[in-house]
Amino acid sequence: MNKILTLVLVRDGKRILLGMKKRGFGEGRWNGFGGKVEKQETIIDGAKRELREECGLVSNILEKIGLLKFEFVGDPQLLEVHVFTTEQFTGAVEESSEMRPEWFDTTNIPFDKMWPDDKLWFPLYLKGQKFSGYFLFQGHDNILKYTLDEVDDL
Ligand code: 8OG
Repeated sequence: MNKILTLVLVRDGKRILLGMKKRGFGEGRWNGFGGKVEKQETIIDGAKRELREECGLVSNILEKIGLLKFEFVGDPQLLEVHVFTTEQFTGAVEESSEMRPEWFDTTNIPFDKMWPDDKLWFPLYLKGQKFSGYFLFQGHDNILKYTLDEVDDL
């Protein structure tokens, strides 16, 4: 069975909030906020919960913008990441045990310290285009093959 994960990209005009992952999967990389969806919750509720837990912000208006599937050579489990964005949130940005948040200008996104697929799909996100992708990784740094499509519905 696929592992279902969420990823939330918070925007404030020309700025985007990213967090430096302090531990675990993706450690040392900037990313949006998210994680594993729990058994008893919906995907969108999981996305809201992880956003609050990891950076202190509360949002009730998440827009679904992407679906990304990841396979890692030697690992039978497929990751299915549901990607959301929001410009409407309350609360104060706070560092958590998992993430150190920081605002970045959308013209200055730190792709060299992010998952390598991000530089492929972020341009679609930034122009408001929904997307669906599949990436086959060898280790955490090399993409062996991928597909990435612009879509109208997810
Ligand atoms: O619970 P955990 O921190 O392990 O969740 C992993 C987070 O990382 C989750 O928000 C989904 C996200 N994620 C991946 N792969 C990739 C990727 O290739 N790029 C980005 N931007 N995020 C990813 O699991």
